[in-house]
Amino acid sequence: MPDNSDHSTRDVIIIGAGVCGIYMLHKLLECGMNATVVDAAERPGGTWNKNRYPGARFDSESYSYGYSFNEEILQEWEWSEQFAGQPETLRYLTYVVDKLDIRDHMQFNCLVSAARYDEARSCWQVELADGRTLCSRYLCTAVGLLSAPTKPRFKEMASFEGESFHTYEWPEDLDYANKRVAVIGTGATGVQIISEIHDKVSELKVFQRRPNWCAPLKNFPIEDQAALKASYPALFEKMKSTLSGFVHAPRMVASTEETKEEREAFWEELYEQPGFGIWLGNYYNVLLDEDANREFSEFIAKKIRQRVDDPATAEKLIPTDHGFGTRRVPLETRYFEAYNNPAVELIDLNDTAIERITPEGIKTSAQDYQFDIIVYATGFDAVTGAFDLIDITGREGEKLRDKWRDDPLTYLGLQVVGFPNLFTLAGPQSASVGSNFPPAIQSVVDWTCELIQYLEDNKIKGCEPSVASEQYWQGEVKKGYELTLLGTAKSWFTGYNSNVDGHDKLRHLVYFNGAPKLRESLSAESDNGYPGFELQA
Ligand code: NA7
Repeated sequence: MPDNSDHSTRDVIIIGAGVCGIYMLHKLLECGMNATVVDAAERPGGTWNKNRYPGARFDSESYSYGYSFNEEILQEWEWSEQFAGQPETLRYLTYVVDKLDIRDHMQFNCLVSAARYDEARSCWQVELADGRTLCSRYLCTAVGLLSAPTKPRFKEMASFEGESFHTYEWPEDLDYANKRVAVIGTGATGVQIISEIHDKVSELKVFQRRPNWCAPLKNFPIEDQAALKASYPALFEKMKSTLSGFVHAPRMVASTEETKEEREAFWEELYEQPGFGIWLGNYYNVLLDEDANREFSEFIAKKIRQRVDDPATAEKLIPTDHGFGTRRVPLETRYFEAYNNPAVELIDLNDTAIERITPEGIKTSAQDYQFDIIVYATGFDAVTGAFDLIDITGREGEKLRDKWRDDPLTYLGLQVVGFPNLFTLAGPQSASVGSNFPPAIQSVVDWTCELIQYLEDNKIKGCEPSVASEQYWQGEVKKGYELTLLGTAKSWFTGYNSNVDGHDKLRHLVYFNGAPKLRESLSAESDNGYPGFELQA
């Protein structure tokens, strides 16, 4: 057997070449560190490389998703639409990689199978599926929040003779025109696909377990690039001030402080506005107070009834188990109108459960269906799922997947007791899960690079949080869950996934206290010489 080990020790290995990994690599190289990115994919882009299903696009304003750290990139890149489609976002990330000239420090087709902390040498041994082992003093995970797709566990799934796949693995060049298609799942992904393909296929059956509260995206082309670019400083300042890191800030008036007529008028206005304003720019109490939330949910239900011709179908599309915005709100373009297309049928799995997959299609308790294509739009083992796919072993042989089996434990969403020098950049309980990902990740990356620099300057071999810090952070995360109605709903935000053993329950994945508070916590640590960490010389 040839020895494939690469024993040369790097300063940092970053797992993942998506939005987070790209920026982390750039920052580290700028600091003069020897860093490399490894990624299982064949190119950079992360989630925007993998999610190639028809209709995939931003629900965040394009410019609020782009990086803000580099003036040249800001001035050079032009977003064509308010909410860019996936191909454009992938082009953007590719452009950034080349503009920053960091591609030579990236290794593709490198699936990481295991990472083990070598206590004797104070370094991480990262094992790749191709048999190589890389070593580094620091290990940074930029593995994405939604990169471990999960399929349902129906009987005889492999028997289907047509094409079937999870949305994350949408086959390139799949011809779905005039085909009989089934879509299982109506989260943000399913909603985008259904809206995009329903008038191109010969028939579309949507298998829905629980509907989501959706709202109009209202996309439009960006005509005045110069005006947009001139507004960047003000926009980024605004994003810094909001809890969500988006341009939308809640209206600091309770819905009950205004009359019914004023509320209706404001909500009509929000319904006509583009983006997440309807979710994040609403009266502040809509996401805090059940009565306020119920009244607004009823407003949205009325809209659904207006937009869907068949009253029975409209009722099935109105959620009854959770209020508006307590799960991720899918933004849509004529989604509800898709159900007015005679080629589309909504099958409520609460009325007729799927019994099994057949060679021809799907058998429910009521009927046998024939399909050419079955699309599993069934979501992800969110946030911790991608970590569980890597066998991560810390001090004294402790496994991260064991430590996080019931609930993740971190300090600042960035470090874990027992796993020195591991930085879980886009991991559970950090700002990146609870707010607009790219700006959140920029501050986390900046802070982590500063800490690594501090460790290097002070010749510190090992950095991990104290047990007390980890417990404190768990308390902070739990407080956030109690604060908002989002903490109670069964969704990927709260770690719920019926397709993964042990994840059919509430878990503390998200830091709901807002991006500004997380930034304050980070600054308090660095300003005070990292009191929450145990630093080993
Ligand atoms: P989501 O939002 O987790 O949605 C998954 C959907 O799949 C949801 O409607 C689920 O129903 C449904 N599902 C999952 N398992 C099953 C089974 N076993 N049977 C029937 N239906 C099932 O994932 P998405 O990919 O849509 O969106 C993820 C994020 O990507 C999104 O929030 C954006 O941030 C981008 P359920 O509601 O659980 O009853």
